[in-house]
Amino acid sequence: TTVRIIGAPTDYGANRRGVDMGPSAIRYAGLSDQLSRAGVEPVDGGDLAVPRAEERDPDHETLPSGTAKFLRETAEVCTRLGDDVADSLAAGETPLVLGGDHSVAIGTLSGAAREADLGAIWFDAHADLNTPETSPSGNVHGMPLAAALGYGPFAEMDWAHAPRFRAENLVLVGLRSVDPAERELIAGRGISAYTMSDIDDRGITTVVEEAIETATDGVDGLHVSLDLDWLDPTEAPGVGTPVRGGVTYREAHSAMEQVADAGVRSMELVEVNPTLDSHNETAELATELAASAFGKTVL
Ligand code: DIR
Ligand code: MN
Ligand code: MN
Ligand code: MN
Repeated sequence: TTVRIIGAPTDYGANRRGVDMGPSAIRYAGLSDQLSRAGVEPVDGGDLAVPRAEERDPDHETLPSGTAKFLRETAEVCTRLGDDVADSLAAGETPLVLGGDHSVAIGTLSGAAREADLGAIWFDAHADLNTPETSPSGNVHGMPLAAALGYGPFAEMDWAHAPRFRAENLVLVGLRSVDPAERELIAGRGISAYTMSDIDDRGITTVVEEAIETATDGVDGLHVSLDLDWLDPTEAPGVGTPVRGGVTYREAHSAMEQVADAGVRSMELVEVNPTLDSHNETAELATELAASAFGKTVL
């Protein structure tokens, strides 16, 4: 298996906080070596060119019905990212996207669902289902799933809506910070969701087993989106929106080992912010978890 590393160094979706340095930090932490140890062949395609946020106006994309900061820039980057992801898959590779903030997932999902029906597991403290109308922040990193599923004004945006990715094959795992409108969408659109309480009650193995079953039911491939704020902030301090009470180091590896067994079509590592990190440990964790997701085992 060839894994193509695609850097998407954006911070448009997360209020200019240093998450654009994520791809550098993750590479510096030894991603390629870790992937080799997992038995896959890493190929680094470099970073997408991303214009600096200071040169742009965050508020020009105030829609009639709400706010989505830097939406035009996000569309521009995600369109190119979607093409790169689709090209990589067409070449028989497995794309691994390095964020950047979680808005890059709009590009990954649109590229990965272009020639295939796609399921996804979303490992995140947050539901990322806000629309410009419901977002409390206007930050697009809280909206990528609403965008890909075509909710609210995203229905009209071809660059965002990925018709071959459907709510029935989306599973959220590890939730502990959900906005009211997101809660309504989860209940109303048939999205499967497991909170931290579900993991407490049933254990990570059972939860991820069910998640894989649901996400892969009737589709051609599985996308794994790993927002590092999924982990407890004691393990992953270098993220922009930490929420206490996340999964442990061992639970995270266990989940990635399970997705490795299921087979990963595409993956992304997002929200690593080295300016908030301590000695790059969140980026190191991201590389280790990617290795587990691509099949690294102890023996
Ligand atoms: C919040 C935070 N739900 C928002 N979302 C984050 O702004 O929409 N997602 N941090 O990762
Ligand atoms: Mn997220
Ligand atoms: Mn998050
Ligand atoms: Mn749809």
